[in-house]
Amino acid sequence: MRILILGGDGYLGWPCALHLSAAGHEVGVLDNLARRAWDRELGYESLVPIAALPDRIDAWTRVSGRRMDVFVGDLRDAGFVHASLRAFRPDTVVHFGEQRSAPYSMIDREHAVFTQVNNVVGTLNVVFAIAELDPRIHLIKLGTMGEYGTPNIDIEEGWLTVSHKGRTDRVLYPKRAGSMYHLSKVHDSHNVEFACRTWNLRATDLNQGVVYGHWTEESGCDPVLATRFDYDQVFGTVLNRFAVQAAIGYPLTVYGAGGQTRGVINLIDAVDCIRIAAENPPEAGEFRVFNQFTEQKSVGQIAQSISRVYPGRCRIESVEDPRVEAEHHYYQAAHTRLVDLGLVPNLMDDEFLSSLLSVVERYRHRVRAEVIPPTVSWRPNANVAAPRRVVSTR
Ligand code: NAD
Ligand code: USQ
Repeated sequence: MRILILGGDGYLGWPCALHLSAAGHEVGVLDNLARRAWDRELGYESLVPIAALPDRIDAWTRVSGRRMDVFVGDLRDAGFVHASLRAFRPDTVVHFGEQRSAPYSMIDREHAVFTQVNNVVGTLNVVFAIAELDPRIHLIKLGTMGEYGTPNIDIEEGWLTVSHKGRTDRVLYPKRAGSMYHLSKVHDSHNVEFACRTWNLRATDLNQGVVYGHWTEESGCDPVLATRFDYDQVFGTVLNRFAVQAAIGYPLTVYGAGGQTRGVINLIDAVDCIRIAAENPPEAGEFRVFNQFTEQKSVGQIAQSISRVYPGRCRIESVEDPRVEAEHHYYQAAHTRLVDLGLVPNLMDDEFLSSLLSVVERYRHRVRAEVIPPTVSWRPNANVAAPRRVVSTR
């Protein structure tokens, strides 16, 4: 297949491009390099050094003998999106190209507006380009488990059958997002579902849980192929942050009571889910939703696991939760459809945790403790200490 990866320079997009190329697909990578600009805006840096995009592409050709086409530009530019799809002629478009940090979207009004415009407008441009050029293209859109929030009933895979006053219908599962970022994903889902229903597009919405890990078979082939590893308060996800905190003797920052439960997935499985979705496309007109995670864990359980496996002393500290979220709640989410299609999960076991800690150990000298404590608050007017300017993103 010809597969175009939007956001192909990011944490997930880059190893996914490698994985699909290694599986024999013709891969193109599109990105505006905004994620690297957001690091500069906030003064952060990936724990593991990352090569420039052209160097990554050259290294992959050297290692695998396979080429990748590159498109550098902004998804908010409809002409660029249209021209890139016309030039590459994809069978499948995988859309990772969004601002994906909940804390970034909650810094202030400017960052919230930027996040929603970037994500919603970019996705609309992709949907229109597909509808105009070739509605047979399969759109694989990265959504998030956080669109559902933490309802007091079981979470289904995208759709819910509701009986009301004697009548029954199948409706999109109700959404209760937890940040301005997560809300942008809800808006995307509705826009893509509309495009399938109205223009006969085919799409897979992958409601992905929190991704952890760093290594994949392909990105581990050469240091130039490494993907990013975030541990700062804005872009770092919970397990990767805890691994870094343990390594430098910083008490693990469990927000509030630590009962927040999320679906989680290893990076290795996250990129393989994309291959599985691409190789098993939905029917024309179908808006298919998969919940893309392999295990449910509470933040407290994740901290306990790291503390148990870390060979030295490791303290867990409850810090005031900067977010507005339920700290104890019911959580039971379905996630069988990707397994039915062949996903074999790599779980968060002790062997994996030790390997993650050894990656962190290798780069421990690069850790900057001052980027760890959370200063971005969900509460209005509380972000006095938070970074305030949006730069190089428009
Ligand atoms: P990332 O920030 O590392 O990568 C996103 C990439 O998209 C970046 O390289 C960025 O430069 C690019 N991008 C952003 N806006 C763009 C635009 N307007 N035009 C062109 N390129 C643009 O994020 P990630 O962790 O790789 O996440 C990828 C996707 O997966 C996101 O949509 C995110 O919401 C979703 N997701 C991520 C996780 C996770 O834990 N990382 C979990 C669930 C869902
Ligand atoms: N948390 C802590 N301590 C920390 C960091 C986080 O207790 O140091 C808690 C948060 O309060 C939250 C949970 O851990 O309850 C997850 O936070 P996170 O920062 O790891 O992940 P989140 O903000 O939910 O966002 C990440 C990705 C996002 C993706 C989402 C999937 O950045 O792109 O959409 O995971 S999901 O959580 O299913 O919505």
